[in-house]
Amino acid sequence: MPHTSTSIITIERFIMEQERLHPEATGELSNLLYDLCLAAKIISRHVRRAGLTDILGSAGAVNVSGDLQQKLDLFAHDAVQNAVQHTGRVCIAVSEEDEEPMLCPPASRRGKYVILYDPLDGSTNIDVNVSIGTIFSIHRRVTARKGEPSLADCLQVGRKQVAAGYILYGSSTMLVYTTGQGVHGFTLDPTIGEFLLSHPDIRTPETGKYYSVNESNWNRWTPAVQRAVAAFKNGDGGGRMQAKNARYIGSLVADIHRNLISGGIFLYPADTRSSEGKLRLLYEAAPLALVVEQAGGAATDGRRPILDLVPKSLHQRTPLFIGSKADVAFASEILSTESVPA
Ligand code: AHM
Ligand code: MG
Repeated sequence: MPHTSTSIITIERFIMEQERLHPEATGELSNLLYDLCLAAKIISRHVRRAGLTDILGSAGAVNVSGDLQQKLDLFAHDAVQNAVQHTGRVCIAVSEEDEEPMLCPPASRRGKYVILYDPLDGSTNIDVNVSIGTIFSIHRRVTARKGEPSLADCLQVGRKQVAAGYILYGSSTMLVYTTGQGVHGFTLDPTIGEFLLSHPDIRTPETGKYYSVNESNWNRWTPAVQRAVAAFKNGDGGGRMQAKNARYIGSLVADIHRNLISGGIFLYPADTRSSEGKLRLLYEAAPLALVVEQAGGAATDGRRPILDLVPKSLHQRTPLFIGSKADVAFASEILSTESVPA
């Protein structure tokens, strides 16, 4: 049936309807999600104008309105920070761009949530007009409300996230999130400046058609990782794994989003150059793991579920195997034959 105007569901209506399913909800999480929608729209507008920077003035220069031009990733960092820090829903925010967490002012109005985010992921794609994304992870504060929030609020196991999601600045801008009740995707209609429900209850295929990995790292991988990737590429010869097609953008959000919809596995294993892998546990792996698990997929570090890893430091890295369940299980099985590095 074609959509009529009354069947259009805005993100606001959707979040509100979800909130009604939880009579105990105070609305704070819903409002925090709206704050993130606002940041998403501001970043999206800026990203869409990025190609004009050379005409309108480059980073560090003063633009026509007299404002100082910022690099896009720093702009995105500030956009999220400004959207969440004054509304009284968050007590502490940590960005991949910052060494230390930022305590939200004023102390008297600090909220009960903690947000960790990667403001603009896909740094090598930012300046070349290729899809990039923002990733966010929301936890409940665990330290006492009376005192100062601390590192303990930020270093929580991924399983405890109350919400997580991403914003993809691709051929259209999409916001995809979960609060633990399925994964829902919204597409920004730029003509009305509103996110509209376009992908309700996303389910990822059990087995994927794509494998996504930076194969230039091949010589730096362990033999088990090489065997797994070879099986995704050529099939395993035993009929358990069919050869897959390759797709790799080098922007985590875009690679994960494509595989979430079409099915596939994304791998960023450890290698001899990065013994812990490249991606960050708190800002990248954990939020995307919650989204993918909620859509019926899986995410591991090769052995353990990403959502069970206990973070020890803010900028900790982890190997990542994420996507269609059968494909992630296949890779984990091969990796389990290898002894754990000391
Ligand atoms: P960034 O945080 O500097 O943007 O790096 C993360 C990005 C991911 O988006 C992507 O999956 C990965 O790095 C690509 O790395 P590589 O260029 O090594 O393939
Ligand atoms: Mg990143």
